Amino acid sequence: MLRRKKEHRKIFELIRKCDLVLEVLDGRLPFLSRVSAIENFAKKINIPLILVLNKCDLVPQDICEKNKKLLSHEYPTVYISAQKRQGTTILRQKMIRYSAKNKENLISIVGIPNTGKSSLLNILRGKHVAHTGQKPGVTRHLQIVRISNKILMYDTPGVTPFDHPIKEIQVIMGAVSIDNLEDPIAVASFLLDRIRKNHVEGLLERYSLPSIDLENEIIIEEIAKKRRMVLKGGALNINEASKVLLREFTAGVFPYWEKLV
Ligand SMILES: Nc1nc2c(ncn2[C@@H]2O[C@H](COP(=O)(O)OP(=O)(O)OP(=O)(O)O)[C@@H](O)[C@H]2O)c(=O)[nH]1
Ligand SMILES: [Mg+2]
Repeated sequence: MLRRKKEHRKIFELIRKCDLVLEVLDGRLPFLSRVSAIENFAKKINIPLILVLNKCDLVPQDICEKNKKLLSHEYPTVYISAQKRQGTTILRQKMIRYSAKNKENLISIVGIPNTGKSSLLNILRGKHVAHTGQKPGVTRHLQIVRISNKILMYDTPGVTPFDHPIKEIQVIMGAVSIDNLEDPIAVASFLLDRIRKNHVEGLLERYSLPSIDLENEIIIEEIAKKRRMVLKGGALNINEASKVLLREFTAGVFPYWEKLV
């Protein structure tokens, strides 16, 4: 709790210095990735905030449009794919519109781990200046990068607290390391249940699965077979196969999205 407060304080201090905040959300699960403490703080001190729905290469355009429309009632919102470099022109236009005129602007990129903050900084800068990766906490330190003669941008480490009470959600959002999971099969099973209720085609195609109407353990075994994950003695390594599924999900390897209620 104390650590969380300290982390919030760091982000708040940074926001206080800035002219504009970009809150990067995972476009597949935008509502799970919002951090109300940050949004409320920015609002309280009158710093404009833009919601950036990232990873939209994994989400159909009509869903992105709907989510954008819905979120726009609260904040200016854009959807992008940092990986495919899509949507960045509109984002740049919004950044100009919401930043202060006739002065150098400090803009901070914030958000829970793994949403693509550093990937976004890299495309705005036009070259690889920040490390990116599927593991949580890839960015360890605050990094400041000049984007143009008018804009300096902060990439924040994935310290933005992600307080979701369900541990499995923390894992699928990429906030917790998959390497050290005690029971990866249970978490993979949680993810499969969620995928089954939302969008299944991306998963079926990725692992050449015949159907989603299989038990979770059978699906994980299929993944192990496809990837030839076998233990000494010949049994399928379903622990490792579960981790592969979780890693590929958090890295955004196959299409997936959840509809908003
Ligand atoms: N499919 C897809 N994957 C993306 C996109 N942007 C980032 N990723 C992937 O998401 C993962 C996290 O990206 P990062 O840019 O490191 O995320 P971050 O928010 O800086 O993460 P931390 O520094 O750990 O907080 C990486 O595996 C990226 O390749 C995107 O637009 N589409
Ligand atoms: Mg980062």
